[in-house]
Amino acid sequence: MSDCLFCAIVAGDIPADIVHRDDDAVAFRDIDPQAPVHILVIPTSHHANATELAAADPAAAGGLLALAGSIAESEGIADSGYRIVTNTGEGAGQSVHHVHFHLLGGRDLQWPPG
Ligand code: DGP
Repeated sequence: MSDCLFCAIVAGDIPADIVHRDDDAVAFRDIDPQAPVHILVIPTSHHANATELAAADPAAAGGLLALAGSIAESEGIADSGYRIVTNTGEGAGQSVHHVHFHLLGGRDLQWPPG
């Protein structure tokens, strides 16, 4: 999508600290990290949110979760614990309408989240 920030990161038009890239997915560090490890895992194709991605391409949705898990391993937070979060809708805090999974870890995480 031409006016989508994360499509621009996928295209390389906006720089990002990319930790993984393949044909289906890109993972990069959040610009406003909420934990020592805060990485966004996104599909290269544009879908507004996780529900729309899962409806259109369930394998891609599962692939992103598997990728988040493997990045948790490579970032050294798999054993201590981590959280995968996806906000859907503005009332839940979604500010970028290209589906993204937040991978958060490296500190104690509170439950329930705010
Ligand atoms: P959400 O609020 O759940 O839609 O998460 C969007 C996240 O995207 C938020 O944590 C900040 C991050 N973000 C916004 N703009 C940029 C950017 O230009 N670069 C990077 N790396 N992250 C961004």
